[in-house]
Amino acid sequence: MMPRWIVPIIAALTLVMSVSAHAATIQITMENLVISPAETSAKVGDTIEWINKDIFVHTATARNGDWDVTMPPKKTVTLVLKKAGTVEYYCRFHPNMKATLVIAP
Ligand SMILES: [Cu+2]
Repeated sequence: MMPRWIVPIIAALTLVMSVSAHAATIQITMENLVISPAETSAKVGDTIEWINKDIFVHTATARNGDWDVTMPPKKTVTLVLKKAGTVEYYCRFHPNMKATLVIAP
């Protein structure tokens, strides 16, 4: 017999595992001052991985203020999406770098 206290722990672990099984990691590259792909579809719970291949610092700054991520040169920075919506974002240092994330609930 399992002790009683273990049941909620197993339930919580199962929940965590089933959530992570559905969550995807999506890679977006910043190279030569271009964000690609320019439009990405994702879901709440997914992880976005921005890969900065340039020798400049870039940011992924959401126009709606939801997030502002800074990527040092040659570094990858991740963000877990928490809110659904269509979010336009840009780089604060290079405002011509623009892209859109379409986040489904
Ligand atoms: Cu930039």
